[in-house]
Amino acid sequence: GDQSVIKRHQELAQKLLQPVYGHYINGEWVESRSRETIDMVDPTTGQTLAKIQSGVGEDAVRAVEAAAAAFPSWSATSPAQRQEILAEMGRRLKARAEDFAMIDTLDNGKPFMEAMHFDIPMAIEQFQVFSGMPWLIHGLTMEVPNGLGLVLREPLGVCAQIIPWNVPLIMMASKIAPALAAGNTVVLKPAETVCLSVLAFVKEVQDLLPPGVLNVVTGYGPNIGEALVTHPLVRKVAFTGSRPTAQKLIQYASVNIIPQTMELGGKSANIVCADANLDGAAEGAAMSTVLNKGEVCLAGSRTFVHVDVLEEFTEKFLALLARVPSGDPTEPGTVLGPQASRMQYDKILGYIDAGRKEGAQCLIGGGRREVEACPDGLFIEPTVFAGVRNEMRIAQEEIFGPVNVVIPWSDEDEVIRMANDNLYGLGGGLWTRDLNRAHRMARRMETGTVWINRYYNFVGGMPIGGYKGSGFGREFAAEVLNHYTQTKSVIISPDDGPM
Ligand code: TXE
Repeated sequence: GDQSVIKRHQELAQKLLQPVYGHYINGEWVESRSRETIDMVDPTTGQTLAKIQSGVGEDAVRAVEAAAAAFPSWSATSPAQRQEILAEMGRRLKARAEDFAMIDTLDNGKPFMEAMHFDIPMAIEQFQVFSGMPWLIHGLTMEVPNGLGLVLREPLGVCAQIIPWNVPLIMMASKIAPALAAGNTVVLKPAETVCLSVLAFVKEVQDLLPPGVLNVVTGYGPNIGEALVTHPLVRKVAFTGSRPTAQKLIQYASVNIIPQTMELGGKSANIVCADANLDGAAEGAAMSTVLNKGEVCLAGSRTFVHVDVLEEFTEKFLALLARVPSGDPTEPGTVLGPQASRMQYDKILGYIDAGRKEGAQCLIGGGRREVEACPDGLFIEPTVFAGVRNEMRIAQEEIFGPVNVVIPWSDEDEVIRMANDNLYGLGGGLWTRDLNRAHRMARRMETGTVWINRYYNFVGGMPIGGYKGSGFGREFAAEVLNHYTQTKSVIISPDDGPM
C-alpha cells in the first residue's frame, strides 16, 4: 500500500505544483538573496513536494520597497477597480477550488473533503465580503460655524502580514482582502511549514494586480521578521500564530510604533448543560476535536459537561470519535489526516504524555495511530482525557491537535469560573435548550465568539478575534477596515473675514 500513496501524492504534486517557488516581489518571481531553499514536506508520506525560498532580511526590504512604490497609485484606484479585482480573485479561487484544496491536502495533511467544504468556501467568502467594502469606506462631514469639517478616511500604506500553516488560504484571504480593499499594499509572509497553496494562488491571480501591490516573502520567521516589521516604510503588522512569536512582533512594532492586529489561538470552552440535545452536543464536540486534526485556533478543546448528563454525553462523544477514520487525506472518506508537521506532531504527543503524568485518565486514543497505507504519516489518535483538573497543563495550554478534555460541572457559577480561568478567550460553545440560560452564560464568557447549539457555525461578515491572551483586533468583518485605515480631520475656514 505505501508505495501507491507515495506515487499518487507525487503525481498530484507534479500536476499541481512547480518544483521551486520564488518570492513574489514587485510582480516577479525571484530567488532569495540567501540562495537557499526549504523543502516542503508532505506530512502523509514524508516526501518533498516542492521547494520554497528561504528568505532573509534583504528580501523583506526589497518587498517593502516595492510595496511602498506601488502604494500611491494603488491607493488612488477607484472603489470599482478594487471591487472588480477582489471579486475576480474570489472567482479564480472558486474556478480551481479542487486544485487549491488538493494542494493544501498534500502540504498540510488536511482531508481533501474538508478543504473543499471548509477552507475553500471560507477563503472565497473573504474576497466576496471585502470586494464590496471599498464602497463603504468613507468619512464624515462636521458642522463648523462659517466653515466645514471633513473627516477623511485614508489607507495606512505598506502592511506586513504574517500567517500560519493550519488554514493557509483562509488566513491569506482574511488578511489580504481587507488590506487591499482599503487601498493598502501588502508584504505577506506565509508559514515555512505550509504555504504552497498561497504561492499557487498568487501565481493564479498575479495578472490582476499591479506590480508591488501584493508581495510574498517565504521562509523562517526569525530570519525575516525583524527586517520586515521594523522597516520604516511598514505602517501596520497583522499576525496570526503563537504567543511567543506575537511577543517578538510587538517588540518589533514598537520600534516605529506601528499598529498591530494579533490573533493568538485559544483553549476554548465548550459547555454542555443538563438540558442539551446530547446527540448534537456530542457531534459538535467530536467535530471540534478532529476538524483540521484539531489544528484550529477556535477549537473547543475544553469540554465542560453537567454531571447529570456526564455519562450519557461521554458515551456518545467517545462512540463518535471511535468511528473517525484516519488515512490518506486525498481519499474522500478520510476524516482525520496527519498533523501538519513533525514539530506539531511531537508537541501534541508531548501534551498527551504530560496529561498522563499529571494523573489524567485517557478515555480514548492516547498516542500515534498507525495507518497501514501511510507508514510515515504523522497520525495521532483522537484523544480524550477525563479526571482532569482545570489547572492541569492539558486543560490550560493550547495543544493544537485532536485532543480534548472532559471536565464535569454542577453549578453555573462554577463552570463559568472554570471556563474563564484561562489565559485565552477566542471561541466557545454552549449547548442548552433554555434561551435565557444561553444568553446569560454567553454574556458571562470572556471570549470573542460563542456558538450556541452548533460549534464552528461561522457566519460570513461576523467578527472573529480574541479576548484576553488570544490577542486584539478583529477579522472577517467590516470592522477590520478600521484596522487598515486612519482618519484625517480637515477643518476649512472661510478666508474672507476675521478669524
Ligand atoms: O507558530 P509561529 P508555530 C499555535 C499552536 C501551535 C503553536 C506553534 O499552538 O502549536 O502556535 O506553532 C512566523 N518574525 N498556533 O511555531 O512560530 C512563522 O514563520 C516574524 C496558533 O508554527 O507563531 C509563521 O509564518 N515571523 C495559531 C507564523 O509566524 C515569525 C496558528 C506562525 O508561526 C517569527 C499557528 C518572527 N520572529 C500556531 N517567528 C492560531 N492563532 O491560529 C515565527 N514567525
